[in-house]
Amino acid sequence: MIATSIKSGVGVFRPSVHIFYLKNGTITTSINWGVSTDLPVTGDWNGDGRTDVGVFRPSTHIFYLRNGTISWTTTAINWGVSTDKPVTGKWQTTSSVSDNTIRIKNFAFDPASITVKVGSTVRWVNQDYAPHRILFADGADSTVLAASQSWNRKFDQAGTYDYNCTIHPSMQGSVIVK
Ligand SMILES: [Cu+2]
Repeated sequence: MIATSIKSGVGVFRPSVHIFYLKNGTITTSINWGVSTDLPVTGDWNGDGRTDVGVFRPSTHIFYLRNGTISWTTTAINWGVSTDKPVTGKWQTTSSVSDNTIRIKNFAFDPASITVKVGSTVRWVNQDYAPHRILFADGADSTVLAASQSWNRKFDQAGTYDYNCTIHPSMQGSVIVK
């Protein structure tokens, strides 16, 4: 049985032809991506354990990230300003019910409905570049959450707690406390 594992390798991004040349032993993977004025970035954008490539376009300060090498989609992220240099790393967390975290992303709450035990604290993290503001029907108010800001609320009584975003009222969610 041959065990395979994934480890880091080296590669280059050649601006003149906007191609990534990634070295995998004697094999070279060539990926044509972006334009000549882009700055290269790499990271595991889709969480599959393999590193993907992307570019940061200073003129528009948008990241264009490829999710996967063969079958891929593109994620565009507007972030920073034109004079910034891009960096990447594993600081992004994904949501799960167990940690009671709700991501605010693409103008929606993810998950939109969450069920927690009495006494739980639920956390909202704004992963959009736009501001959002959570207001519950019972009056609890996050105030404005700028990009990457978070807010916590503790729930001490059973019930259903509905909320929406006061800036974008179509964004709705609920917390069910049992
Ligand atoms: Cu909003």
